[in-house]
Amino acid sequence: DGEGDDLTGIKVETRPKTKRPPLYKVLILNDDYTPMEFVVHVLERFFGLSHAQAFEIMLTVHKKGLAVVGVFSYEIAETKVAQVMDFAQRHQHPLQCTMERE
Ligand code: NFA
Repeated sequence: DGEGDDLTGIKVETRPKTKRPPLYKVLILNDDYTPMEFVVHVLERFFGLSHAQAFEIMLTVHKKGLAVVGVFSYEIAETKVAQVMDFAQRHQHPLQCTMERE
């Protein structure tokens, strides 16, 4: 599977190239000032998490320093990061949200 030889002995690609687009992890970072309830609200609002899931992830960030909150295409991840950063800034909290290629 993937390649063969033609009459000339030249390799011919036969494998259909179904390269999936890369995925990006969206991360929330801990800080000393953003209220826990605000982080829970952000996770519910922008990542569609239940209150219980949001609380659990918030606690993971608080204890471990960061956590992955979701995995998305580049464009969706970029939008989530921008939404969280804008919302945090508007509420004057130093909460940081970033993305990295999986
Ligand atoms: N560490 C923050 C506090 O004790 C809570 C927090 C959790 C902040 C997750 C950012 C991310 N108020």
